[in-house]
Amino acid sequence: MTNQTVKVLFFFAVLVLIKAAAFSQSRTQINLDKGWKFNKDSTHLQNINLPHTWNKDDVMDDTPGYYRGACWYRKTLTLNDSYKGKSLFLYFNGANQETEVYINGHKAGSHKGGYTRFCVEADQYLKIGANQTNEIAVKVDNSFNENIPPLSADFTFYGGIYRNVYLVATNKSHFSLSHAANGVFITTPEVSASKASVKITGQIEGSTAHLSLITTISDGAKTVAKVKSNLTSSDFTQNIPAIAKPHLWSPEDPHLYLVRTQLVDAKTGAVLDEITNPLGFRWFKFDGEKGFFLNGKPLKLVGTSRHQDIEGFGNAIPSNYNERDVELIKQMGGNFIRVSHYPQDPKILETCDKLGILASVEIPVINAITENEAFTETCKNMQVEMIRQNFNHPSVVIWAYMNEVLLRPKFGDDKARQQVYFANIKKLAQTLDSLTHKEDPSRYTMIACHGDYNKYRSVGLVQIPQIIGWNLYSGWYGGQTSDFAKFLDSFHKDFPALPVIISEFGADADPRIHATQPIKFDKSVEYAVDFHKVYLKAIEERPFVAGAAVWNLADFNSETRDETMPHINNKGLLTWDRKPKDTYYYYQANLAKKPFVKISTWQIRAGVSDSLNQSVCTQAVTVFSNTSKVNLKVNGINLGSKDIIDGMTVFNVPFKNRLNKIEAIAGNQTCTDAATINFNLIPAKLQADNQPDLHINILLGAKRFYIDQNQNIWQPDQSYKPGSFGSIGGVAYAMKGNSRQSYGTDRNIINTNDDPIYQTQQVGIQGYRFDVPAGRYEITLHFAELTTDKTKEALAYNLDNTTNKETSQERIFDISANDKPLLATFNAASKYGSLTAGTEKTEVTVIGNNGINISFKPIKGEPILNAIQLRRIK
Ligand code: GCB
Repeated sequence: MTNQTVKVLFFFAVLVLIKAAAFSQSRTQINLDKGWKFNKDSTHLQNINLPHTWNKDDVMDDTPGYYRGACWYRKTLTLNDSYKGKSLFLYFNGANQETEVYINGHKAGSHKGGYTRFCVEADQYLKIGANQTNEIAVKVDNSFNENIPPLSADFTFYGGIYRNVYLVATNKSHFSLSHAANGVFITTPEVSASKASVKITGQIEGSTAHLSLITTISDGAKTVAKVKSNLTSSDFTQNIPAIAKPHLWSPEDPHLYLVRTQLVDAKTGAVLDEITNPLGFRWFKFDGEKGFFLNGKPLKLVGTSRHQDIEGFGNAIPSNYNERDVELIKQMGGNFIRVSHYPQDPKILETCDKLGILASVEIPVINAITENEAFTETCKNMQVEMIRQNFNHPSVVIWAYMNEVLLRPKFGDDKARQQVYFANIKKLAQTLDSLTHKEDPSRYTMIACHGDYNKYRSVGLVQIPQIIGWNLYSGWYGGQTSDFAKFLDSFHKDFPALPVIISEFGADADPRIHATQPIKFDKSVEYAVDFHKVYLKAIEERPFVAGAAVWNLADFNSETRDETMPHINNKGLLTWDRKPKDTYYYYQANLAKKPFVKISTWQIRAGVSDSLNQSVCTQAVTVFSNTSKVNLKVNGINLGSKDIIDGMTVFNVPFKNRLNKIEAIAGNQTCTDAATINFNLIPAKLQADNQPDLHINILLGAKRFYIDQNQNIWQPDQSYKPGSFGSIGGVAYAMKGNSRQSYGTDRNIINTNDDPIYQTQQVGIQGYRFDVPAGRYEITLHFAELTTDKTKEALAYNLDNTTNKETSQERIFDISANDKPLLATFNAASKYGSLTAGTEKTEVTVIGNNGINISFKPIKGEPILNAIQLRRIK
């Protein structure tokens, strides 16, 4: 190193030190996530780090309910002398849902609401000094509280400090942390392709004497504007001279400027506080006829809603998972997110800004309200927190504040009282709507309503917000998918000037369930693809539909749900741990620009061989792509090319037993996908093909396929065909008094994680035959009594409002295998309990051509069988 270089390096080192010193004079933020002691009850102390929830596991067990109560978090904190004379705050990104913060035994602050950030002033309670220990204790309570929304909803109210916590230290004069916002609010009073003006407003805490404010707007390394003004009061406004030809922000080009606002000592120039914010130049409008416009051009908003929980974490997810979710929307080709039903981690909107995803954000006033001042105040405060905390994100275009408040209105048996309730809902909507406009006149307001449009109209809710959000599920909870377009057209005819967003639409897709003939409520991925096909087309064909958000980006926890995957809402395009389902690929094929091809995710299959060729079974395989043609090769054989229509095409693939290699080649040769499909081929004539490892897993009373937790594939039953296998007699179980009777039961089956094996059954079954070759076989019978007296209320999520009004059936029967008694006076309900899985195994030796013949003899009521497995042993 030359002397000169040493000098230069020294110079830079000094510069860095000066900078660091200047920075340390300004605000600091230290993460406090590590090293907390948690206790749910007084005896049990646990060492944990944040983010944390106490409901990660209990929401998944078979016992209904999860812990909703108060818990404590404690931590010690030592602050060295550099904190002397500072303003100190404990800053929470989120804790659900009521929080009290104690510092050294003093109550320092509290907060209501589980989804907005909050901040507690701490300097008067904290002791400074290297040998001083501060005790921080935080009580968090997720009990029901009638004064805090949501009162009920189709998601789990996980308790805990489930987002990050910080210690923020500032000088006594600093940008206000009121409502946990950053104290600087940016608007663009005028913005066009030729110029943009910027207005900065905000508030200072502490003395404002001899202080000035410097705002610098930079575009990458380039400073495009710099304004210095003297502070005259704690509220400030700075007008930045127009910026010529601003680089506009849009989904294709989400260009961000950076706005740095500094509070400076007018004499010394020392920076006392500093805030940076993103700035995106864009303008937008919603039009009742023509939909959404961004920067003067029409743009159909299509994307998803998003819940914040992820498998294995509950709602206490690592921060980068937030970014990943937004990236997944982007990768799918989406340009819209409904951040619902509540404000989420700061990373969500930061990532939306960066990736060009437009956003609607809302507070969780869901299903019902409480008609009192305290509830109204909590709602108002939440709305203000949401708006101020997220004000500067260019991605945000809508602030919403209600979801399906008329779903199951209170006071159903007292119409006069109900009218008062409706009037109070309307009043709350008006209050929140005008509050939103006062806080932020530049964004639109929205209420999300369910499909009962006369109700919303007569209560007067449709007329309040600037945008009406419709949560529509025709073809799922009720009606046909084709009713969706009819609804939109009739609504638009009545309210042509009112902008419309489809704030929700979706169908459950249990990633383990597949169907070759999908029907409503089978929960198959294939039914969901059919559903979305109809919806996306109707949305795209109607310019007046400004936007649409699929319900939901990913599966999420809703503890009260039963169904095929208890506690999970399966309407996600991704699984709970974020694996794409075919529905995701369907959207990607229709929305994404980058060439893409994907073979269906149904990659463990089974079927009975073709009648003409016993060595294969031909089944349809869907391929998704945004190119025009795709070519498919199966086990090295070219099946030719097919045109892609609406993002997909179907090939009839002749599957051989076990592994099948599939290759899809789309557009140019570089766009390819490959899959290995494991196929359990069942010979149509069982005796004609002596398979040593023959195994068949059959669901009775079902037309669906199911992949269990051990990756076994189950296939639908067939009526017995001589030479093959199948059931004799009986009918598929249909839940009485429930509009979902098309598919088994929707109740949680106890003692299994493979509920779909037990949720359908054949009632009145007489026999089951397998015409297998001679050998030794293991037969497993699966039972669950599906009728029960235990009625289940129509839950918050159940948009068709039905309850299960069944009465339990008593059934006793004998079962024999090849005339040998197997189970005598068998009663599944008394042996295992109702809605509980039970398994019976036996071994059968087949001699000659007699096959296996299981027979069911009723003693009382009708015999049942839910599922049966055959496995060759020898
Ligand atoms: C809705 C609700 C949403 C539910 C969804 C569903 O309308 O707004 O919270 O999760 O339906 O899946 O039933």
